[in-house]
Amino acid sequence: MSNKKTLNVGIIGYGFMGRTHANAFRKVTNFFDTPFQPVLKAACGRDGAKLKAYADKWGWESTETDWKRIIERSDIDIVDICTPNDSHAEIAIAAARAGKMVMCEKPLSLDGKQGEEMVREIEKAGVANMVWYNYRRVPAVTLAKQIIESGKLGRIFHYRAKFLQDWTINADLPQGGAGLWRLDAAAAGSGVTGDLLAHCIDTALWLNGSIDNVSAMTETFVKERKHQLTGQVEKVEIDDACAFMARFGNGSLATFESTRYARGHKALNTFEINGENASIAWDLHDLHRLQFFDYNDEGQYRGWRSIHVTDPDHPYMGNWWVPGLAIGYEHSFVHQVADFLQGIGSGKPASPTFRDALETQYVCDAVLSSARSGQWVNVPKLS
Ligand code: SOE
Repeated sequence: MSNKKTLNVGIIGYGFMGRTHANAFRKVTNFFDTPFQPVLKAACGRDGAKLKAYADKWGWESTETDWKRIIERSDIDIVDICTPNDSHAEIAIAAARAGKMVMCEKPLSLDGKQGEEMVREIEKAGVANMVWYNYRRVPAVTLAKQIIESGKLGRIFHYRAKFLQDWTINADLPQGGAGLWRLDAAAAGSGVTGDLLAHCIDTALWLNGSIDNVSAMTETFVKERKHQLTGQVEKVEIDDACAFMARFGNGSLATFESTRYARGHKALNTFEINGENASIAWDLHDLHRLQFFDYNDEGQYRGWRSIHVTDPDHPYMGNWWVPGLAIGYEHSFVHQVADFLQGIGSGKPASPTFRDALETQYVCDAVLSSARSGQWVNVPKLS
């Protein structure tokens, strides 16, 4: 048994993300030397039977069916929000006011205005905070960040990203309620822009700096779907597909695309960045490989190389197995918890904080606004 100082976690929501987070809290200290030991103290959800099954499976010590109880409990240090997007703000603000640290699923909020209020409250409370944009912590993506920061790419000309899926093509798929709230604009805020492009935007802002302005188009291919909660056929208000152009502050040009109607693609999250001296490309379907082209290589040997990011000197990998052995999607969440705990210990908060995630929200807002107006839209600067 470790004699580290413990931090008790209260998780709200037990779906897909509830599982990725529980797995991360359980495993983190087996692999990372963190200053704190997270304890799976309480899990919260509205359906008592499902909640109990989840809590038993993952080892949560207790359960609550009202999220306000998690906030009230004096034995909870970290509130972890895994609920649909429309409840992030209320829960995060209540948790911050109660002095809890807050970890919040992405996207931060329904829109920038709500995100601003969350940032205000969390910073006023002075509590540790983080948003779960997990793909930054895939080792190959973190390596890309290190290569870019080393200056090897030189001046950046282009950035392109996409996130393609195909799970909503069936017009009989209902919207709203458990599992399908991502199709309901009231619960999700937007469609692929807030759900999938937000990941691409977070990664892009981290790798390539701020975005000045955007020009976007969106489409809703299936206009009406039955709503699971009302039983009525209702208008679909989310964007099923979105493509946008952007100009970064560093002068580079970008294209971003996302859809849930790309037959054959399940989670094709990619980016490519082209600099004057070198280029980098990455693809979630082959997440351990980083493609790298360096113009400074000797002419004869110049070409794209495929780096298998599993060596101990690659980001995070020294904490896992032996060179050549892979890790996967779930490990990006373990890395996120490890960095969050290190950040609390060192007083140097791990990113993305709520404030960092607000910048992504501003870009999403600008994208949706441009799609409505057909005009280029400036992205507000973080104050
Ligand atoms: C949607 O299908 C989804 O589960 C997103 O909500 C996640 O954020 C993304 O990582 C995978 O796809």
